[in-house]
Amino acid sequence: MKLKETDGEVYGLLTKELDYQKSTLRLIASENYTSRAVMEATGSVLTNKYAEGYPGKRYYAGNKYVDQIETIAIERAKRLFNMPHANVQPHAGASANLAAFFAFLEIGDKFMGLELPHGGHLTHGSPVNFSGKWFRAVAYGVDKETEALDYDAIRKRALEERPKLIICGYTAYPLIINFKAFREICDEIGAVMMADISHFAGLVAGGVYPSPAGYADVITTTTHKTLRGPRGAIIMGRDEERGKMIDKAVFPGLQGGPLEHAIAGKAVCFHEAMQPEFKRYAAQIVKNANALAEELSSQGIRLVAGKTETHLVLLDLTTKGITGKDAQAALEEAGIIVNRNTIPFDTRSPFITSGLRLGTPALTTRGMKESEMKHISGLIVKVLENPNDTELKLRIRGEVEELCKKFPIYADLSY
Ligand code: DSN
Repeated sequence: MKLKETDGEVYGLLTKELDYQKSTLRLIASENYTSRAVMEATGSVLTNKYAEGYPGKRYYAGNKYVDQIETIAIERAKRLFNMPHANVQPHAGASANLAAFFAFLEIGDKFMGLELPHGGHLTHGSPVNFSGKWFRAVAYGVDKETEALDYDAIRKRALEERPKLIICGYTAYPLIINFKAFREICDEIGAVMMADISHFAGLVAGGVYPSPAGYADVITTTTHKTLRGPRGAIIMGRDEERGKMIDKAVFPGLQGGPLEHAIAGKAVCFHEAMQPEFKRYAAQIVKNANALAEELSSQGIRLVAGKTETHLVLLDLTTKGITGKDAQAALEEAGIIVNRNTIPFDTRSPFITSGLRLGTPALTTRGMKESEMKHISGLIVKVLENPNDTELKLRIRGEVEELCKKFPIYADLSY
C-alpha cells in the first residue's frame, strides 16, 4: 500500500512540507534541494538490508549487490576528492567527526579547533559536545579586527599547547582556508591535520574552493550541503594506513549496520558532482553569495569579515537593533528561511545571537542568479528594518511565492 493509504497523517504533513519547500526561499547555508535521482536511491529497497562490515567482508549474507553499490560509492568519493581512501558509512557529520577522533585520538587527548562563536562546529570542541567533554579542547579564534583566521596566532597557540590534532573547516566562516598553512603548523608539532569540509565540499568538488587533499591527514564531510546529496557523511584518509584506522573506528568502533540506502544516494550524488554542470553550479553558488553580500552591504548591513569567498554570508545585526532570533522569526513569516548565528565576539547567547547566516546553495539549485539575489537582499532588508510590520511581511510572502513559481523545484514530485 502507498503511504497515502497507509498513513494519512504522515502523508498529509509530507505533502505540506513539499509545498513549503517549493514556495519559500531557502537561504540556510547548510541546506539544499537534492535531486530526484538521489531521493530515489535513498528511498529504495536498500533500507531493508543489513551489511555490517565492508564490501567483500560482511557479517551477513546476501550482499552481492550492496557490495557493488558501496564499492562504487567509495571509488567515486576517492576520485571526486582526490583522496586515496574513503569510508562512506558515517551516518552524519557529527558521527564522522567522532569517528575521526576515535581513529586518531585517545580519550583525554588534546586537540585544537575554531571556537563555536567564531564559526566552528559543536564537534570541534564545544564543552557541551563529546568533543569538549571527552577530549581536552583548546580553541583558536579569528582576529578581532579582520574577523579572519590569523595563521601566525594559530601557529603560536599550537606551539604553546602542542595538540595531537588540529581541525580546520567551519560552519560559519565566509573566507577561504589556507590548508597549506595548517599543514605546516601540524608538521611543526607532529599533529594530525583534520579538515571538516562539510560546508564547502560541493565547492571543492566543483573546483571553486581549494582542496585540502595533499595536506590533510583526514577529511570529513557531510554529503547534503553544497554537495547536494542525501543526508549523511563520509571520511577520507590520506593513505591506506590512515584509511585502516578510519575504517576500524567507523565499524566496529562506533557504528553497526551501515545505511546502504543512504550510501546508494551518496554514490548518485558523487556521480552528479563529477558532471560539468556541477562545476557551473558551484561557480554560480559563489557568484550568488557575492551578489547577496554586496547588495546587503550596500543597503547598510555589516558583513562579518567584510565579504564572502564562499557560499555563505554572515550578517552582523548589532547596529540594526534586532537580534538574530527575532530577525530569523520575522523573515520566516515573510517566507524567507534563514538561521540565526553567533558572530565572532558576540555578546549574546547562541540561542539569541547578534547575527544571521545566509547561504546560496538551495536558491542556486532553483536556477536563481545575481539579479534574484539583489532582489531578495532588498526583501530581507525591508523585513529587518520593519520586523513587526505584519502587512509588509504578508506582502513580501506573496512576492516570495511569485518568485518561487518562476524558479520551480520538484515540479513533478508528488507522494
Ligand atoms: N547544522 C549544520 C549547519 O547548519 O552548519 C552543521 O552541522
